[in-house]
Amino acid sequence: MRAVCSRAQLWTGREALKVLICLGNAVSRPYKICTQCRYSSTASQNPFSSFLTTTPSSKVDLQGQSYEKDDWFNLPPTIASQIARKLHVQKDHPISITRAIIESKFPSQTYKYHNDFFPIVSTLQNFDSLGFPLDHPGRSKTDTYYINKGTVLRTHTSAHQADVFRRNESEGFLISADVYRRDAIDRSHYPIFHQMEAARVWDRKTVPNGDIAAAVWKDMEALPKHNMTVEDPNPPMHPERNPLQKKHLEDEAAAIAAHLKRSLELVVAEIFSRAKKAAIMANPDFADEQLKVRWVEAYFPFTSPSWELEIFWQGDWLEVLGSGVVAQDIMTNAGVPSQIGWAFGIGLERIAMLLFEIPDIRLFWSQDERFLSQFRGVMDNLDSLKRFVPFSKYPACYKDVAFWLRSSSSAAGGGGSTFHENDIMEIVRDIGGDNVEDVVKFDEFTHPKSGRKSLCYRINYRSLERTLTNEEANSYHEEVRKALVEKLGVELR
Ligand code: FA5
Ligand code: MG
Repeated sequence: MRAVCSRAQLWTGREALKVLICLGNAVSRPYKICTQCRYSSTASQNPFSSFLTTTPSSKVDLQGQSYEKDDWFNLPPTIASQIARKLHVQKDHPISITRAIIESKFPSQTYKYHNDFFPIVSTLQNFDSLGFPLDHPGRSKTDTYYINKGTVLRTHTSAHQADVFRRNESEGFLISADVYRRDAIDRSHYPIFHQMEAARVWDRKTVPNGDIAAAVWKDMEALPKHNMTVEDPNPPMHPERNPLQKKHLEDEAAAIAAHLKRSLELVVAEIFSRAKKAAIMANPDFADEQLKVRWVEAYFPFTSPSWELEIFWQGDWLEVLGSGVVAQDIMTNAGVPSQIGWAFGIGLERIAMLLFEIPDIRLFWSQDERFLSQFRGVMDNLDSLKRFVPFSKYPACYKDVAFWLRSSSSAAGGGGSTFHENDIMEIVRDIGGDNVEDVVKFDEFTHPKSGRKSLCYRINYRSLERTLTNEEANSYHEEVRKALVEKLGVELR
């Protein structure tokens, strides 16, 4: 084991966003299996494997409800204890401020706001209602927190789409909520983040002459305009890459696409105008860069055609949302077959990081006054919104761990299971909590004779709030090493 402790360099918002952008860019590549774009991917090789051990058949109490656990249960206490935080409704929290700014672009006469949907949902809601195939990687225990085989912590706000369509209370809705995914550890990934879902529908039975396209274009004309340049090189639909649904007419889908895109472009224009104002407040000589925004074709099981919106930021493209024309089967199954419309899901952390220049996703969970006080009063006066001023540059403490994976023949208690990196991430997160900045695999090889596989990971222990001592980091690291042996059955090298 090697330990490398170094003094941290000042880590600027721009560097952080570069990390974020690389990830965003990766997700826009078609069919790449990436946990960030899991809903754009098709199927993985080993979707249902995990090495984590669970206690079979007992009960667990969560958010005032009792649930039967089974061998799908994989929810660690560190995640369970954060469920109550609901950052998207905490007054003056940057996630909540971001939510309010986006809401302001969707008038409440048309869009009903839902901000308190319960985070524990059925697999029916999270996956089946949206047409996820059974072998979709998003369903895997390595990607999703399960309470039992049929119950999960929602992995996206789309889990509530079908239920809200079924309620049929308004022409549009916004759903903001906390979502949960087992994921990598770095400055742009946290196992809990926040999304805002939106949808807008038109009803064939109530629009004049049953003409959806005309009704949508009329609503489109009523939307404000913006003077942002948006690249949109692809046709609204494409027979192979981005098909029109069988039950839709081309001109109605094209009108819906135009309304969706304009509605979202107005959100981006608002965010960037506020970000610019904040930048000028911090530095009157601030020189604005040319804002570049583009639409790219995408794939989701529950929309077609589908698009993602990307923003050019510090040299690369960052994906901020997924969207599309709602699969007509969802409307039919929700009992509203005559309705047709669009939906999108936007990542609130991503937008908040751009808006405030917040460099590390862990900061959103900070209870440190030096963080929270910077946003106080903003919700009462959005014009007072300022850029985040980093308050720390504490030292990084790197520690390495190298181990042999157990060979499948000697696997104790989990024979046939396949190693998944998210299991390591979770062990490290469970032990080090928010004192872990990132975990990176830096070496991997397979022994030529025995066929055994060796992996090396480097863990960066660094607090956002104080200097960690080498002893503290060592003690976390020792626990991590022990847990890797106990829970994953690895052999330390
Ligand atoms: C979804 O979650 C779809 N439900 C979005 C959608 C809704 C599509 C309605 C169509 C219609 P995706 O996994 O790409 O898709 O996530 C959507 C957005 O959430 C991303 O663009 C990004 O802004 C944000 N996001 C996703 N993963 C993370 C993450 N690990 N950390 C921070 N933000 C994330
Ligand atoms: Mg995506």
